[in-house]
Order: sequence, then structure tokens, then C-alpha cells
Amino acid sequence: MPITIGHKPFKHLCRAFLCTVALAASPVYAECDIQLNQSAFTEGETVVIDVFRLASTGSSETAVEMKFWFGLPVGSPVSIINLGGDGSFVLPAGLDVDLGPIPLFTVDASFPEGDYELSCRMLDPVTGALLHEDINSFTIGQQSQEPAPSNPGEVVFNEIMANPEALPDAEGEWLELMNQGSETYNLRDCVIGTAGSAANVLIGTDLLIGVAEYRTFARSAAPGFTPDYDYGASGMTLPNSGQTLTLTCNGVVIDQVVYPAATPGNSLARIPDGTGPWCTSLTGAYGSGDIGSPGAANIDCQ
Ligand SMILES: [Ca+2]
Ligand SMILES: [Ca+2]
Repeated sequence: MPITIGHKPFKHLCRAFLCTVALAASPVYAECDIQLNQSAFTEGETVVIDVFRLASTGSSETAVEMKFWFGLPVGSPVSIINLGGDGSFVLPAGLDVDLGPIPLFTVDASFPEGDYELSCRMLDPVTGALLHEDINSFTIGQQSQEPAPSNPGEVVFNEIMANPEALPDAEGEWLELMNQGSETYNLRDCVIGTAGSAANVLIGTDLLIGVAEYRTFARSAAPGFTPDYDYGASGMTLPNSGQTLTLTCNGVVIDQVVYPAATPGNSLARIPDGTGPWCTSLTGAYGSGDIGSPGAANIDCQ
């Protein structure tokens, strides 16, 4: 089977991968999901595949062609895994494995700054049809020089979906922050916490928020839109009955709010944006039909 290893740190990844997957024959449905530990890396930080999930939901084994590659800021992508084009690579029926976490490499000065990609694709080896792909972009570069918020009120909670109806809470919960200050801030290392909850959200990457801009934080990568930050289903939960939320940066409480009980399927929003009292969103369907305005100005509510 053709395997190209373009970078030393990937060698153990290929070994981990190849020793886990069985071989056999017949196309149905296959999936590969990759989640990296961060979306932006600076020198000294380690790129880790937190989740590398392979799944086959068919009732019989599934022959697939699998491609896994590393995209670079310059030049052609580097193929890491490229196998099964001849139909010899088969996922067992009902396979659902997570090979992560897999540490890949630590960024040093030799890495060119720019946009990278670590992605996988499953194809039907007979027809060439795309079965599934997961494209993961990330950047390597200098850490942002923008400051963190340092005074209360500079960045505030602006909208909260505590009780989604179109999706389960573990997929559809999200919240929105807004910059009420006078400059761009970097939210890296700030913490979003709920009173009484063990799980907080530590923002682990550069995440800039410009003046009067919004940033969204969600419990999944697909809460009905693409969030700016995915803190994971096992992370912070937003009780439907209401809760205290706190944004803390460098030990300073930047904002603290108590949101009220949430109507199923409707976000809680502040109108006017950033300063008004909490009310229930009435218009502005997103995703599969829940009501709210993730990443944008709040619309109306009561
Ligand atoms: Ca909830
Ligand atoms: Ca909004």
C-alpha cells in the first residue's frame, strides 16, 4: 500500500493508524473526523490531534480509499496516508474508533509562518465518489500583540443559547461575546466560567475581537452555524433554568451576568447590544430553526 511520510513526527501516527485498522471488501458509508487542540500555533506549542475518529455506519464492511494530508503555506500538500485505491482497504461494519490524542510536533523557528491544513478524505475506491472529508485549517505564526481586556465592561456577554430545541444541548448550546471597548482585544487565556460548574472554558488560542465585533463560543463545531470557538461537548454546560456567567482575563473579572430561565429554542439576548437587559429572542432563525443571531447584532426580543 502506498504510504508517503513527509515529516518525521508523522511516522508514529502512521504506525498508530495502520495497526488499528482491519482489512477486508464493499462500499457503504465511512467517515473520518479530525480535531486539533488549537487553531493557531506559535513557537514552542505542540500540534496535537485531539480526536482522530474513523467510523463506518454501514451494516457490512466498507472498502474505502483514504487520504490524509498536510497542507503547507508554500508548495504542494504532503501526503501522509494514501491507501485503498485498489479496494484493499476495508473498514469493518460498525467501526467507531478514536485514535487520538496524537501529538504531532512542536512548532519551532524552522516552520514557515502561514496557513496550514491537516485533513482527511474518504473516497469510494470503485467510483471515486467522495464519501466524507474533514478539512482542518490552522495557522503557525507570531503570537498576537493585541492586549487582553483589562477593565470590566470592555468585553461583555451579549447573547446566550442555553436551551436549544433544534439540536441537543451538547451540540447546540452557545454564547456570544461583544467588544464594548475602544480597541481590539485578544481573548487568549481568558476564562468563561459558570457558577457551580466544574468545567470552565479556557480560551487556548489567539482569538481577536475588534471594536463592536461579536465572537461565538459553542459546545460543538456545528451548533447551527460555524462558531469562532468550539469548547467541546464535555466542557461547560449552560443550565436551562439560568446561571451566573463570568468572563475573567488575567485574574480580572471583565464581565459577570446572571441570565434568566431560557425558552426552548430561543436565545437570550441583550437589547441594545452589550448594555440592555436580557430578553428572549423572537425572530432570526439560524441553522435548523432555533431563534437567535449568533455572531451578529441582536435583532429583537421581549
Ligand atoms: Ca442547556
Ligand atoms: Ca447576537
